[in-house]
Amino acid sequence: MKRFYDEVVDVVKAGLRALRIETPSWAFGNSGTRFKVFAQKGVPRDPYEKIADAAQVHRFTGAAPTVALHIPWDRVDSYGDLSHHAREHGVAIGAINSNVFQDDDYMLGSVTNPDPAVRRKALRHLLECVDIMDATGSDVLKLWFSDGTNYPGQDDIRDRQDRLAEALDAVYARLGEGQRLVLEYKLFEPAFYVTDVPDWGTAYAHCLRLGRKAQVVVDTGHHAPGTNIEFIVAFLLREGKLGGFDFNSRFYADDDLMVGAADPFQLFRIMYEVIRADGLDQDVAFMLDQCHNIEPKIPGQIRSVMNVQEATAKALLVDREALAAAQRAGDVLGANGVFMDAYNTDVRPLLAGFREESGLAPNPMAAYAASGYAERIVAERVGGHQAGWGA
Ligand code: RM4
Ligand code: MN
Repeated sequence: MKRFYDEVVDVVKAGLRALRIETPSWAFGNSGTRFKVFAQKGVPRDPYEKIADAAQVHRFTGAAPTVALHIPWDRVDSYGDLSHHAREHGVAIGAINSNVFQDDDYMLGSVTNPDPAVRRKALRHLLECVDIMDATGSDVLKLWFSDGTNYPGQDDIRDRQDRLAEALDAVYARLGEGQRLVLEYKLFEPAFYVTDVPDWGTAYAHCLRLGRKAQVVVDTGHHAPGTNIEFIVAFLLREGKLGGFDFNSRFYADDDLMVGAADPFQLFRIMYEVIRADGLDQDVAFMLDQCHNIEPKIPGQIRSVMNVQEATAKALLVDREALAAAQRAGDVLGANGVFMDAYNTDVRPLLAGFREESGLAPNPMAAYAASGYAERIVAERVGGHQAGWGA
């Protein structure tokens, strides 16, 4: 193991250099559960301040150069100006997330609503998101539909699929060259009986029909307990249909906790399938989709980026030749041993060295804490309305 480790350090570092993790603007705003949103001091009051905070994550990790927007939460007068602001802070605007789940009209669904007028309204919003992509230079449109029903018989399951397909067709037709849509699935919530895009199979089928500019996005918190997510990842990558990830972790449902917090081994297994498919060099968007309800938000994002880096470094450490040999020989325990050796390697010193070589502090958490930024935003961001869900 020792010799192998020394030999692959360069490969690991090259992989880490290729790994780009996108932060979500909404992670910097206040969030909570349906029971309580706890306001934190210094939280951004507008998209400009969210981007400034996202830039701190990149400043200390060097691995988070883009930030995703959520519309209408991040609506501004000029998206060109917002992009310029991002560039001035050393980052760029990434995926545009649509939001067709927070308007009274959407009680019975958005693009699948039985009322054609509501469907048209939802579609207008999705098309507006593509306009915003044109203005920001974003190449990814992320679609998540909360659509579904709560009671058997409430609406026609098949008709709702037809309505969904019709909306997706219209959005797909509007995409420019170099733009793509990624379709997200979620098992349940807010709908409790039928969800119109509940699983990767449904998302995959719609994307397959749409064409090459449509891919599936895997939100790691959106599965039934016990689902083998790395299988889904391996399959979608093999088909060229993995558009990206919404990383987070969960213990029970869609908890949106920090990625790698609940199950770092699962994150390692997922990243191994990415490495196995050379996914770091493909157009896979590695996005965080998290809420920091009780922990400070910027360090929560920094820790999350570090967790993804650690899982990736371990996945890159898997001795793939030895693994393949053991697999060919039917050496069950040997193969598993190769896998576990990589997972059980402490990659933190390697990452610290990697950061120093890149001109960064070896410990991003400590460097951020020492920077005084947290104290500065608490002092400066007085008055106004803090951003949060719905703002
Ligand atoms: C949803 C879904 C979307 C995210 C929103 C905030 O559960 O995961 O990706 O935009 O939450
Ligand atoms: Mn998500």
